[in-house]
Amino acid sequence: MECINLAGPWQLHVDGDTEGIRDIPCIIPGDIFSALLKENILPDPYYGKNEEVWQVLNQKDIELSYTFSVSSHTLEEGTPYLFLESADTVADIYLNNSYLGHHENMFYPFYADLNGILREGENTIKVRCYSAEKKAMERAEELPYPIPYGAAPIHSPHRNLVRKVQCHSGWDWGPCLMVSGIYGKAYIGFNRPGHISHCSCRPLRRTESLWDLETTIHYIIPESKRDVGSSQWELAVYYELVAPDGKVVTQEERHYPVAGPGEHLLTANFTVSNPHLWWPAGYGKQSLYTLTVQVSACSVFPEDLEQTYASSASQGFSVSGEPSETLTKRIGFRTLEVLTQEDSIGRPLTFRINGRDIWVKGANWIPLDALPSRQTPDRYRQLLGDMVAAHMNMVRVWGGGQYEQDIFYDLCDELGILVWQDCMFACAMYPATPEFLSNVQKEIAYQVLRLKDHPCLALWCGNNENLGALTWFPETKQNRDRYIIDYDRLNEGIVGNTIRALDPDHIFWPSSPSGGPQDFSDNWHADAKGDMHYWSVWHEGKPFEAYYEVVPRFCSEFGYQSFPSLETVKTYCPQEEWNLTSPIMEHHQKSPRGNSLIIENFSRYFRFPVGFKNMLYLSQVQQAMAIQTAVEYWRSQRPRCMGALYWQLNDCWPVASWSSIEYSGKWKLLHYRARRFFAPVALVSYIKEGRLSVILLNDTDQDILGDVTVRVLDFSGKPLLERVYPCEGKKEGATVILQESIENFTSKPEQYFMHATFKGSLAEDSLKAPVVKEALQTTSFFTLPKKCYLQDPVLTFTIEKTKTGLLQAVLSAERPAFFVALDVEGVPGYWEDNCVTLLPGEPRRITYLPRSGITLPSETEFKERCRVYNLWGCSQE
Ligand code: BMA
Repeated sequence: MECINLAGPWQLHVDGDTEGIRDIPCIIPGDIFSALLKENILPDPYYGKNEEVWQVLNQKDIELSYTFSVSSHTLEEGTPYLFLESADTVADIYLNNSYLGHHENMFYPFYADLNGILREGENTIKVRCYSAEKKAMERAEELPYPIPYGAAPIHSPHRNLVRKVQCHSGWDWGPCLMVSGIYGKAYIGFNRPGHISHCSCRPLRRTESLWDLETTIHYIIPESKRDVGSSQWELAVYYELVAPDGKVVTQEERHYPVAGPGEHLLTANFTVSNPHLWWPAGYGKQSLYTLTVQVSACSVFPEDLEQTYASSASQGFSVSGEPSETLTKRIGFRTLEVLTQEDSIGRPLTFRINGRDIWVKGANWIPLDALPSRQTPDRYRQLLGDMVAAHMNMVRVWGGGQYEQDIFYDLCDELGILVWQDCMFACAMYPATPEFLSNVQKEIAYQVLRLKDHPCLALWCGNNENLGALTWFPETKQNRDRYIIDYDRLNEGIVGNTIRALDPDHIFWPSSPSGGPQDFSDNWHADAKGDMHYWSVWHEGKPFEAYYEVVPRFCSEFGYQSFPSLETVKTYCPQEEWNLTSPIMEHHQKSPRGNSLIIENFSRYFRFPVGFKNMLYLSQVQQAMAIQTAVEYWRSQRPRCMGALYWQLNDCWPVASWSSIEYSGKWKLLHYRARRFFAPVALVSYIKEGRLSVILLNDTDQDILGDVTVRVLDFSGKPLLERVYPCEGKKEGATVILQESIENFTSKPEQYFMHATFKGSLAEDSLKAPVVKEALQTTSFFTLPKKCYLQDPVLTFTIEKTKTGLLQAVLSAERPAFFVALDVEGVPGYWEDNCVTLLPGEPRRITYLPRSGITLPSETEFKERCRVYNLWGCSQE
């Protein structure tokens, strides 16, 4: 079907300015800040402290307009309607000065019937966006009692009173940039007599080999069609299901009589035998089927109905001669169970897919850029690809951000990344007025129908930390009853009930963290039930060993900050401010105690780093160490613990944060370590209460046989002892190789370290999972690194070209070197491994994998752009 695409350069006017900020081109879909930046009206908000300058826009209303021309031929397409997928946020919308309506929720589309308003020739659409901050402040004035919210150092007040991305107002890793704009699809479509708003599709397993596919097309006929004849139509729907290998599974046409305006549900069931299954990454293939539905319609009068049926059956699909509307979606055949029945410990949270219990590995996702115009498909592809490269199988779409774009879920389907989907409420109380609730109800209904059929979708969650937030504010502490009633009205009454009604195939988890349904405790420190946010390391300043004090059933948040690399720091900070406590470095640290906590741990674990660059490096080492400590320990506690999602995957601007990937896309050392500690088969070691444990983790469904060689060496590289442990690494299990007092290895812990390797026959085909050889080795110090007498490793490295034309670093050391980190500037890409232990006589070849489209420089130039760090070196003058 033809539609008029409204994407393109619109005109932007900012209120209150007669000169400067009028008639600025603004690309839609996109945001107005990006438009102003492009015209150099204000300086780069990500540089220095420029974020402050942009706050002048918070109180401004703006207008976006677009003039386009319509031919008489286009007008014959049908009855026009307007669709704006996401208008941010409080807006009045007009076409040709006719008022179309008010909208104030960027999480569901604006729809308007344009019958009699769209005309031949020139048309102008206008979207007046009122300052979300002003609206929120007005509403706060009208509240009978305050509704508190968590706030960042620079923030826009009362964010919780408007349905807008909550972190636009600033967060403890994000700038306050109160953008507005129009995102996603923007078009004028045509009703003939209606249009498809959703097509829902449930693959349901009936027997071992037979599946039912239940499809429901939501077909909307507008009120303006009421006068057409007797308002009786016949719809012909053509269904086609195609397997991943291109084979047609089903091809069928069905007919539906529909009467009158409104939403009509057109249902059809199909049987599919032995479909290829969809699996999460690391467990099997991501088989996707393509379902196409094509709807065409004709207007008929009751007396003609039989006649039309007869002719449609004989003539097949194009009976009416009317143009059709086609919708295509990809679906996956998989069973999903989330096990939450109480057990002897408390309440598990285990994801079972196609009958297999998945050890969930992943990270929390925030919007990938504070400026929506920069949230491009390529960047989604890169970041989600980087998750899979680190063997992650779940992403949590965090509730302070946004229901993501379609491409995000499409990629998760393709890559096998399960999605934990929060609803967009975070770290605050929310209103429970009838207006607010009805606004949210539309949002949830729309998002559920949009997302529920993605095979990647694993769970709906009510919000982020709103239960916990009940303990944060004086108001909520004094009057918990009042706020918990409001909480329940919104969360269970609207969000939960809407999800349960529209999506019986996924559970609704009340909040993250949560002990489970009907549990209103905050689950901050309790590890027996549901999902936990464990923040005692970091927010409470506890040492990394505190991770050993809890065994969460599922840890959906825990994190430790680091600074970005020097390359990224350069994008926001001039050299004269290269100091952790300079005004700009502090501006790009939004967690109030952030720098102090990082520095405290420099002195807790390490010899103090010398100079700015080494501080950046060491902050990444300690972040990697923190998260590795937690994940390796919790993986070893399977099946009590069945998942870990660290906080956070990405950054939305260049900043010090908990992310494992910098804003620029560069991997921090944590991401390299994640690639190992999340590997399906991994050898790990840790020291807990004076005992050394070496454990073989195996998430595959095959037992693995081999030997673990444990060596104890001194810091010159001289071996003290070597033991070989034959082992059988149990499938879907954690096998203890050794668990012994460190005194059995050395009485001088500061003089020695342990290095262990696993050797065995591992075949990717039979494991159905990638084998990561770097994950089959592990190093542990016997005491705090700062106490160890490390020696100058005398590191050397060269750059060589590989047979395939890539570049490779060849690293060697005369004495053991730890946390050896390669860094290259100006060549986007990542190393196949990094943050490694180097032993004398065992050089490492590490290939650099450039991002697609990047041309590699010569070996010499590449080497000049490289820096190599190591733990000993970073504390040397
Ligand atoms: C969590 C998140 C975020 C926050 C992070 C770091 O609990 O839900 O709100 O950014 O902590 O403080």
